Amino acid sequence: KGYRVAILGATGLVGRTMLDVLEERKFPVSEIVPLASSRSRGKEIVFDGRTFVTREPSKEVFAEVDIALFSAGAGASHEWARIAAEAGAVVIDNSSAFRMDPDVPLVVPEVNPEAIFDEDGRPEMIIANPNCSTIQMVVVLKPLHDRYRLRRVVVSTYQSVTGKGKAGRDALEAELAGTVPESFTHVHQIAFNAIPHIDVFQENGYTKEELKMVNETRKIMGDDSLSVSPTTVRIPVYGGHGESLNIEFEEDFSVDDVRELLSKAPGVIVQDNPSANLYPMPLSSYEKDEVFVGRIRRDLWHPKTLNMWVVADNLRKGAATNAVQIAEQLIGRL
Ligand code: 11C
Repeated sequence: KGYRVAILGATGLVGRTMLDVLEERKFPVSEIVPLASSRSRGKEIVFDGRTFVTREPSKEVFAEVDIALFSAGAGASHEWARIAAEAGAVVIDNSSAFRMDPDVPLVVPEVNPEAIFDEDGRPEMIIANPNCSTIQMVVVLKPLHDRYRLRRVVVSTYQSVTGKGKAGRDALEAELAGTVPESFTHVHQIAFNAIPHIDVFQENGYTKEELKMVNETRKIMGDDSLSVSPTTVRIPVYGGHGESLNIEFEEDFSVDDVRELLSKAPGVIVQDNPSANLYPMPLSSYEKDEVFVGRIRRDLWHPKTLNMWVVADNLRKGAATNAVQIAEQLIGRL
């Protein structure tokens, strides 16, 4: 059986990547229904050698599709997700609109795939895709948590400009070309810089991006006692987000066992050979679907505490790939 798949935000960076990932992973698609804001309507999208024209979202359009992948921002998701779900489409929403809604599952298939279905085995009609910086962290934390029980994670991120979509990429390119970007999408100049400010500051001094890493991690891991202490930073790279993690466990571990455990964990690739200069980097993670981990070593001062470095392509595993993996779980169950 082929599925009719709508993509809201089909002309954005994540929307385009969703199409690439559906095609590469040979998702059983009978028809793509690209949907976009008024600016992009009528644009042609090529998928698997076939051309589809971008349409306007409507209740009628959603009634024609089985699965709707949303990546057009929280505003569009608030406007359309419930309408699409009521029309019969399972919505996989990449925005922050419903992530913390207690009635909406927040899913990373390597961690909590069971949350996609209700107790009668029917798919939830709206399923939220987490923030990119959360996804790559929980993919590596989950197997470690199961074995050694996490107590606290201190995370510092090094996030790609593509987290801001095309505007983020264009701003960097304009600055590197010595021209003035259309807007300071990154608040300050990003070329040759590092900006410890992603999304808006909250009253407690943390940014929304940082609090997403706290709250989404707890929800996905199903443990409200987890302590996550984040600092999120934008840097001028493509290809992925990097994260330095300092992880304290309840149980002791051996570094070799950690390496072995992670090398067998789903969706994880260990790249950890310092003597060969092998460790994960955004450039080598570009357009890959996995989460890469390296620099695995014991904390010098704290017992039962581990340091590691994690990289994933934020447009792939951090967004499009994770959404398509959720859709894959629906195959044969709609
Ligand atoms: C960034 N993590 O790098 C953001 C982008 O909640 O889905 C994704 C925002 C989100 O700027």
